[in-house]
Amino acid sequence: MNAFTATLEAYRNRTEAALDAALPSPDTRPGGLHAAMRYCIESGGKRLRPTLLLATRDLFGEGPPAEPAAAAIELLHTYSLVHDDLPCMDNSPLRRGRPTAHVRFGEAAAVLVGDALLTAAFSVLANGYASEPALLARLLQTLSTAAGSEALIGGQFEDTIRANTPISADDLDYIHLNKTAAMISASLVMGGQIGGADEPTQHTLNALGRHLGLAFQVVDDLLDATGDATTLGKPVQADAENQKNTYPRFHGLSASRLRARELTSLALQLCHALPFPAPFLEALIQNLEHRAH
Ligand code: GRG
Repeated sequence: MNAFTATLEAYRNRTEAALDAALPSPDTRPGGLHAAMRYCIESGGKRLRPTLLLATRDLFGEGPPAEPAAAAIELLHTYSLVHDDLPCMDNSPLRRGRPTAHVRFGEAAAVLVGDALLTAAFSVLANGYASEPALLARLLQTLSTAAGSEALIGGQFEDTIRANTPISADDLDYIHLNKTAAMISASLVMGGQIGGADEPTQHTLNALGRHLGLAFQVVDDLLDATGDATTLGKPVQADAENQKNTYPRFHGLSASRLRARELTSLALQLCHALPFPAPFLEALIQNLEHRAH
């Protein structure tokens, strides 16, 4: 195992422990709901957002722990996946290599599981930073803005209602910046906020997240168009089937690969502009461009 993989593994382990601590036990009533929440969380995923948050926090010195915020961002992300998979949205049967929540537990339960994960995200933040009210306020502001109607939900709304209708290149960027990049920026910014980053550094982290988030989405679209369902743990060609406005559909495969490269290099430039060397973040950013899932 090389140093990068070992560090990635260490962040994953910290994330898993934080998520386990954040969720009620399946023995707590209603056990079915808590078991279903754990099913969605424990099915894994890359844990990209908590890894970005923890790694950014670790650039700074002493300070409050980042684990509650790492759990919060992954709980919120997982809610968005549970709802995105619902029959009224993408109607997807598989996520992270397992049957989706509505397939496993029924549609009504899946809606409630998503609602409960979203709510748990804010409660883990409130409990985790109760002794640091000024930091808590900043974290709540960052997370609720990234998850709200002018970001994650706004991007998902336009993506959903405008599927199968012609849109402009700007509209496509709006969707991706909000549906995907906002939560990636929030992960970096929250890591910085916990570490005590000043305003210019928070701006750099936010901009880095926008480029990285767009790159991540372009690669996600390329994987859907050209990847393998077993490696991805979800069906491929789903975007074409759902008539989704994707980067490859709009600009073609080779222009999309080029765009992913340009955006990755912009993200790396911003990484170099941070006040501290960030070798792990740099390696992660490079890795994401070439990921297979
Ligand atoms: C329902 C409000 C609401 C939002 C849904 C996340 C999302 C918005 C939709 C998922 C569909 C999709 C392909 C989004 C763009 C890229 C993305 C966010 C992929 C999923 O994130 P990963 O790859 O997933 O980090 P894992 O499973 O690794 O956590």
